Amino acid sequence: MSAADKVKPAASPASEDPSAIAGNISYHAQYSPHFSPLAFGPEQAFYATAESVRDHLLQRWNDTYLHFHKTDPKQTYYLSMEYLQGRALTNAVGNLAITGAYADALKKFGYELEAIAGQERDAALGNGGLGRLASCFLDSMATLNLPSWGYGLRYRYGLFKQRIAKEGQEEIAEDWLDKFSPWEIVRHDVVYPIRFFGHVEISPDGKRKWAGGEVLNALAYDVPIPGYKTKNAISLRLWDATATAEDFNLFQFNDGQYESAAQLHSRAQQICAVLYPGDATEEGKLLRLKQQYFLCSASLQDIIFRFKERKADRVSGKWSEFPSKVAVQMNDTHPTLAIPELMRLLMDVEGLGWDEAWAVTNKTVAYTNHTVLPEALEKWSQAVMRKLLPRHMEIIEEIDKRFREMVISTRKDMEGKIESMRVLDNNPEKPVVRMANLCVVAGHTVNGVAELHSNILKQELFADYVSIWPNKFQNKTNGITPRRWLRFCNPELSEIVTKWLKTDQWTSNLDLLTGLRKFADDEKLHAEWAAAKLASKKRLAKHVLDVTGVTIDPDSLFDIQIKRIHEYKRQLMNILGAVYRYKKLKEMSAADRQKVTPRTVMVGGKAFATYTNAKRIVKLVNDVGAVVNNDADVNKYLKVVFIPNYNVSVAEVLIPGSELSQHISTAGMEASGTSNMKFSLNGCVIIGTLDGANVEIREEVGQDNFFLFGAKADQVAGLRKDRENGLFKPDPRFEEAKQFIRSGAFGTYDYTPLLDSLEGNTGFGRGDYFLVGYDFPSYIDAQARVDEAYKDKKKWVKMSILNTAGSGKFSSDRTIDQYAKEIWGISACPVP
Ligand code: B1N
Repeated sequence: MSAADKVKPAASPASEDPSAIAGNISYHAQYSPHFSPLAFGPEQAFYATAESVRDHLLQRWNDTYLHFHKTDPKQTYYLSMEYLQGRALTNAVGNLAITGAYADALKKFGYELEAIAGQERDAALGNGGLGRLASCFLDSMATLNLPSWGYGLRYRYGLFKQRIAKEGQEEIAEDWLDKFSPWEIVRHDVVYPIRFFGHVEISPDGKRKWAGGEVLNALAYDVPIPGYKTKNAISLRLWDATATAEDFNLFQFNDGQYESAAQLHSRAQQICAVLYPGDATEEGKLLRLKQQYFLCSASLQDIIFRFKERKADRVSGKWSEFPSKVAVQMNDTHPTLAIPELMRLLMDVEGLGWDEAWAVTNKTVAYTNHTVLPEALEKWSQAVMRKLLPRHMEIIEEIDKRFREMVISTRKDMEGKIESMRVLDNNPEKPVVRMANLCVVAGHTVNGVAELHSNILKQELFADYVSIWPNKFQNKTNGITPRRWLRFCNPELSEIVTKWLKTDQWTSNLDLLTGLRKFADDEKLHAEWAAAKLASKKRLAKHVLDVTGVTIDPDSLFDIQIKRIHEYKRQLMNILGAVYRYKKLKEMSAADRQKVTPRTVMVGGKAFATYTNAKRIVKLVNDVGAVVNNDADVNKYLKVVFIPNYNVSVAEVLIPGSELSQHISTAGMEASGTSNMKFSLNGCVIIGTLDGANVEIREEVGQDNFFLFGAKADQVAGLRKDRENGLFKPDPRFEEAKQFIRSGAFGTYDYTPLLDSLEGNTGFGRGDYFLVGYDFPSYIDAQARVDEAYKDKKKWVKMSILNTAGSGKFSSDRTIDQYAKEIWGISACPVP
């Protein structure tokens, strides 16, 4: 039966009345058809519903654009190579406050909104925390009515899908655009030329200009981002790469040379084909650099177009006004090319001199650093850069030269530091451009993403610059949107919070959660709280059964670690802990076992495709699970589950059902972490090190409600030295756990290289760089404290309530408000 057989179609944008909405859904099923007409299954229902919701969004998007155009406020442009948007339907109807109406409308077709929302594919245009942060920021920018946009790339394939096979992780292309995305609107009139390669031409008057090479087009797709309970909707503008008909060589094609005839078309397709192609090969590196430049050039041309569009007299100049109308935020160094590109556009296209262009650029761009890991600090080969972007390389060389001259003429005392501070590293072996240095030299503000991280930036990574520009460096502790990460993903707990606070205002004023503290001992609240947690645990258990076939007990302690697999995040320590626990359970008498707190240890996350040790960790978790879960002696007390294909929508099921979550990185290495905030907000207690935002979470929720262990950041260097000097004495429990794996207890796979990475500097040994051995005993002790605490239900529920109550600081609304006031200088511009 078709939609129209059930409900009469209505073309007018849906009102908030369920019958009218149903009519509009039916209309979309018939008149914006993507499927043949007779069937109206859940998938068809999803697309028609999404298109109906999009009508609401478009109206708001248009109103917001017009309002910004008329009022001409200063506007922020957030440049990011990654956005992890996840699903959009539940979030959109939730932010527009029409969830109930759409749920009722879908009932008329015999569907539940939740089931229809589950049809949507995740938009996974990001790797992890950095991309998800960008998406949370967009939600907060819209909610706070800030004049702001996001710019990114429209990758054809997002982050790979993870499948667990016998050999471990397998990667499959993530086809989020299979069928199509109902949320994007292609703007055929928003197209900019993007040049690659070529050369620099010098005219008789000495003016320099980039010419030749190949030129592709950037085409805009807008994804509307609705704010929560506001009329504002902003834009995530994603660029796609295209070539034109002129680039298609008909002559060659007719001559049978099909590939060379469409060469530029195929190069255009490559640019946005996949998120972050592996950069192990030279070709991969070049493609990544092309992607970065593509994003920067298209976005800046668009920003300049809008600057001119808003006032006619800007067409011929008024460039000094630019920084009072435009703020550009670079999400890590990936969009650093925005700096030389803005310089180029201002000088070569608009005719400004160097000093004028530099002043404008410096006042416009700011940089957020997200990591201090040396391997993640981008450095591009000067040769590759010169070939792909010859004019930009000239500009970068000039920036480098002027920076050195400035230091020499004004700061004689810093002369010895110049080589490490400058933008170019002219090491003859491998001359490179240091992107972070370029950002620091050119930007007006540099920020870290948690207090501890920002202090490390100021005291270590960027210490020399601090003595030159003491006011350039700031902290902006990360945040998460309370809409997606509590209100919509955990409706049971949300209702309880609203009931006890007697308001749902916490959804946009998360500090109100502190109001829960005074009920922390209330038995009625405890009963409701525990019931909501149990409901979420059951939903989680169903997911685990569906995707792994493993049955887990909702009465056991749900212990979760979900994040990208990386040695510094120490999933290996977690699994060694589980192995140790298993061994002890095996050794116990049956009577003693009955006193043990039953636990389900869940680990999820993707390993970068070429990161061998990360893939070995995935395999180990799976192998341990296969043995433990089938061991009838102990599997009542311990299960170990690897959750496949961790992504945003899986997180939305896992986080509400969690009771203990692990944030156990080597201190000083996790810049912030953001899932730690999501867990705590959902009443989950953290076991963690003093790293990243853990430090601030513990301060806010209270040290009694956080299981702390491990070395502190300022001890790490010394401990590594000790280790090198043979001063480290491993705890017997650590040796026992490793030995148990080496003995073959979990199968025949060769874990020697992985385990050897925890040993001294021999063979595969890397001297346990991440200090798993040093922290292991205190980790095991902390886990024992967890077991004891969980036995006292009252105590545990109180800890859970106090975690939620202490999470107000970690709203991305707070973070974005601080960026707006302290970095961007923008203010709210609500549509009346
Ligand atoms: O950014 C998150 C932080 O919460 C995490 O602690 C941090 O690890 C993460 C190169 C990165 N830092 N650097 C990256 C991503 C992609 C890439 O190609 C580096 N991601 C982070 C948000 O602040």
